[in-house]
Amino acid sequence: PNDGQHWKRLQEDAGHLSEIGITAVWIPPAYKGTSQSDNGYGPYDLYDLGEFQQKGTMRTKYGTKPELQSAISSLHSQNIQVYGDVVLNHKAGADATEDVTAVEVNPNDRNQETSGEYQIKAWTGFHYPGRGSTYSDFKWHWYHFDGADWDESRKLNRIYKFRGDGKAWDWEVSRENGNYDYLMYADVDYDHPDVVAETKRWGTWYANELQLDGFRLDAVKHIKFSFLSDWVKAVRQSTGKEMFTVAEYWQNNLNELENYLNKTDFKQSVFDVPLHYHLQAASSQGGGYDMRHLLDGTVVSKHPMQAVTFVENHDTQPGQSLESTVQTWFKPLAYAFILTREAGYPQVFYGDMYGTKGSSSREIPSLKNKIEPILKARKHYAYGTQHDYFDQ
Ligand SMILES: [Ca+2]
Ligand SMILES: [Ca+2]
Ligand SMILES: [Ca+2]
Repeated sequence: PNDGQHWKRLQEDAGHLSEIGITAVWIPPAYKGTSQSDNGYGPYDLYDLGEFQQKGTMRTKYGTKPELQSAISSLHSQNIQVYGDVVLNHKAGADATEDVTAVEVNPNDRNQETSGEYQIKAWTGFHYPGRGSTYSDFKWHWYHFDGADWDESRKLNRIYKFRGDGKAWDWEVSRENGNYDYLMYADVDYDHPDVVAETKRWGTWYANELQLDGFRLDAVKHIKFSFLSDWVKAVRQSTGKEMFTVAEYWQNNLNELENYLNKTDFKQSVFDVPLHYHLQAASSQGGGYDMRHLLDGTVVSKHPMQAVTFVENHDTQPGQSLESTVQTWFKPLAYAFILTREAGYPQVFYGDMYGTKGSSSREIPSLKNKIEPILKARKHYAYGTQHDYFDQ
């Protein structure tokens, strides 16, 4: 809920989380989004962690910056690491429109231009009147972006590719839709040297300001892979910390995930999306699923050191963009599977633990009573050689 109490609840839960065997927490994007109710994936100002009066609010959906810093120090005092969410693909909620020369592209093949050049008014001016130049004096303009999906002058929704010196969709990104650089809002141009430098500076600031221990990178299939590789290396170097990093590459295809791991030198982990889809299938095929295939084509079977295994997340839960919910009855089994395996870095979803409160029938029930005993079993009794008993 948008009650500004999330960081406080997290702080109060630190002791309990430690007791049940949680060793790291991935916190949602902590910066100012398009409005107070923005969950952080529509980032307006990455330097405003609930500190400045912007977008009609000082706090974010989750609380204020001091509350977050206080929660993180409580987690650290319980020896729990904290991973920050990093949303670099786009910026949202610009302060002003700017005149930009652009062409329309085919949504299903973004390499194909479907109009001549013309001038649009795009929401690409980010001036940050509420923050001014505190922490950074970088102001964003149209030439720091590759495209947008709204022309304010014609009130038209298209995918617009910007024209200008060296402007092109970034590469390498996912090949889906021809080139999947563009996802939403104003798409950041990671071919631009000033953008690259500023984003690295921000990464170091974010890590230091919140004493982070690692990152979760959002929507990486839409961001230039070589930039993400450099960015993580740069922040590791400047902070001198290991900075465990897991990338959200949403693709049910091991080859594509392996390509990303390769391009980032196996220095990042990825969420095991293929395993999630196996768990979903096993839960919803009414007994027709052959459990011997649970690990086929999964990251954890091939690259256990790079696999973050999970059952559900904020995107797959009911009503969200990637809805592919694992049925409730099966979740305890799914959690037992990921939490008692040696391979992979298992993750427990907040919504599965505490339940979610949303619009009526879309709620997820709390499975605390089922998941906690499994966590405790992992914490106290998981050691020695692992044996699998799949039928041959
Ligand atoms: Ca570009
Ligand atoms: Ca992009
Ligand atoms: Ca781009």
